[in-house]
Order: sequence, then C-alpha cells, then structure tokens
Amino acid sequence: MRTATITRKTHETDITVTINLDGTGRYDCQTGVGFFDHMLDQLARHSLIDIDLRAKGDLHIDDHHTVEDCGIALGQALAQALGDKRGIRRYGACNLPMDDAQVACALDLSGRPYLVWSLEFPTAKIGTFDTELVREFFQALATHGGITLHIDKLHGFNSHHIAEAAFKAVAQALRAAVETDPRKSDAIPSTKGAL
Ligand SMILES: [Mn+2]
Repeated sequence: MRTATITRKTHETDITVTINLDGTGRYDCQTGVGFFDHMLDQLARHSLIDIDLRAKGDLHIDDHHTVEDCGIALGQALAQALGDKRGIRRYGACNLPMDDAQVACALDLSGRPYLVWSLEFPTAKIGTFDTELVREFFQALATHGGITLHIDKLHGFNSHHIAEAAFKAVAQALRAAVETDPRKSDAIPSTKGAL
C-alpha cells in the first residue's frame, strides 16, 4: 500500500495528514479555513488520493501559516508515499475548465522542486480567504513533494472558479502521475535510475 502519515507541529500549526495514493478519493479535511477545506476536498476527490487532514493553526493571526504548512505536510506525505517511485507514470497534465475558468497544470514527480506560476486572481479575497494563499499552498506542495509544477490560468474572471479549477487541474494531473504503469513494471521512470 502506498500510504503515508505525517505529523508536523510548530509554534504556528499542528497538522496530521494521512494519504493513500491508491485510494478512491475519500476526504476528510478540517483546517478551520472553510474555503481551503473545500479545495483540499477537490484535490482528493479528483486525484483519487484519499486525504485525511487535521490542522490546528494560528487563525487568530490569519490563514497564512495554516495553508502553507498544510502544503508542506501534504508534500512530505506525497514524497513518503511515493517512495522510490518505482513503476509510476511520473508525468501528468490537465487542462481543466470550470464555467468561465480554465487552468492548465503540467507536473513531473521529478524530485526537483520548481513552481512555474501564471495564475492571477481578479480579487484579493474569496469570502474571507486570501487568494494569494493559493500560490503559497502550491509552492509548499511543490517544494516538499519534490514536484516540478506548472500552473497557468488560460481563462477566468471568477476567483472561486479560478482557484477551484487550479486544485482540480493539479488533482487530475497528480492522478495520472502517481498511477503505476503496467508497461513499466517495477522500473524507476528515469534514465538516471533514480528520481
Ligand atoms: Mn466551489
């Protein structure tokens, strides 16, 4: 089973996350940040990676530490569950439409963290949620998951749709990348022999 549990506790946040790469997209994400829970649920649902996440953060300051640290913990869980990445497809890409929004994601589970970000929001807030935190989350996920992650907005004027399309695009791309390819059997998908 490709699973991992990460517990990460700092003066700012206390997070436990359990994932199963070979899940069915079950989710139970409780961070105290309503919109962010909604986004994490999308990530699980559309990647078919089960995600169980509990976060207690310093929300009296703002949502920043909680959102960023969930990205760190989830990235660490992904890296641990992937192990030596034997047999995986490694790459994934998705152009995901949601009403007015379309977001493109291309990713490589390369072990080389890199974020290419071209996704602007027309508003600073979605409800009480700061839209700039979407980038913070994906930066942390890419860094700690060892992911080369490209996210580009192609269309969109509604910030809720743009954010949700981004999470769903990453989810779909992740689903493809973590999947094992029967033609690769148990080979590590790199000519270097390691990822
Ligand atoms: Mn929504």
